[in-house]
Amino acid sequence: MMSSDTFIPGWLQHLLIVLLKLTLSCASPVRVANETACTARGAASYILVFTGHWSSQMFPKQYPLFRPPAQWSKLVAVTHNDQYQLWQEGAPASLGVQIFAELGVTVELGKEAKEARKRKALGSMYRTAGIPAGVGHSSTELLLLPRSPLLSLMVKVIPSPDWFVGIDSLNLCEMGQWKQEVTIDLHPYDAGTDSGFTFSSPNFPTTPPENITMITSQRPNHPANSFYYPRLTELPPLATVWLKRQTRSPVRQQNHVSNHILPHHTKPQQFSETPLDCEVSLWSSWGLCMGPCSRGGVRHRTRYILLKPANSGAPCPELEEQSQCTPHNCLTQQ
Ligand SMILES: *[C@@H]1O[C@H](CO)[C@@H](O)[C@H](O)[C@H]1NC(C)=O
Ligand SMILES: *[C@@H]1O[C@H](CO)[C@@H](O)[C@H](O)[C@H]1NC(C)=O
Ligand SMILES: [Ca+2]
Repeated sequence: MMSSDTFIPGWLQHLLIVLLKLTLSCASPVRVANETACTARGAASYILVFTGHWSSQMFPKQYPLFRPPAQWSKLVAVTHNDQYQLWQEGAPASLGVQIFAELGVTVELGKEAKEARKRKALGSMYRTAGIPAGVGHSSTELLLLPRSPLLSLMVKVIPSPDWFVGIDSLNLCEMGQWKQEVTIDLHPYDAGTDSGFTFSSPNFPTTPPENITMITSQRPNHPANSFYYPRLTELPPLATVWLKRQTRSPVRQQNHVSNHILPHHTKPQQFSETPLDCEVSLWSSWGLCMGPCSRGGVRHRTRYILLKPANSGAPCPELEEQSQCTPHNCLTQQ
């Protein structure tokens, strides 16, 4: 019997092995999403701290003080790969995102996450408790696996029509390494499903729905909007997310709700106050001309304050004006 060594030349054998390997790798059943494939070895545990900076000093316009006062919903975070997206600027909101952005309810988002987990696009979903004020912290621990190295999250701005802050597909694994620490400033987004302009606008569905857009100090370009600050080129950050990799071995837990004591890293951030200019109504029409005919009369018109100035914004102008006139009864007598 001939040995294969003598039958197949060495170079051909090598070639066959290479071809075989290539075929096997191509036929590998789980197609790893190429762009986000994380080559880090093993999982990584992170602590996530969400900090709200929504104060009346920084956002004085229409700052909600009661029923309900300014606050944050629970935070929803998911780990996933590039075959899933929780939300995306410029794209329509899913039903889950719409319900969460409008009502702060996570049931539908949970269902969507379950579907995504079935098709192996999503790792885990995490939730934290809400924050009963505009300024405050919430936190949770995350477990990141190489097959789902992206992090997305959302927190609803309460009260608001359909506004939220969030992160879309932050990659925590870069060049085969888990990132050690990340800080991200968050700005408000509009889910495009409710047309209210102000924090406490009544429910007013947008039909047809629009895509998700960022809310800026200039956009929507309408003075009624609660975040419209024409003097600012940029809104101060409404919130911040800080992620820190934990050195100890990760705890494998899914769907867990937690509210950790904040780690020592509490660097209080200092932002300057936002000046808010006074806004007044249009003038009323002129009143009746009052006064004796001999000296001519005086008439008045008034306007009222729509928005009180704050933080050294422009003071309110005169609210009353008068002008000389001739009383009607004098004209008819001439
Ligand atoms: C990754 O996949 C996308 C399609 O999902 C493809 O367009 C792109 O060329 C791929 N990139 C690489 C580096 O293979
Ligand atoms: C809304 O998003 C969809 C899907 O991403 C896109 O096709 C459409 O052009 C967007 N519409 C607008 C007005 O940007
Ligand atoms: Ca809206």
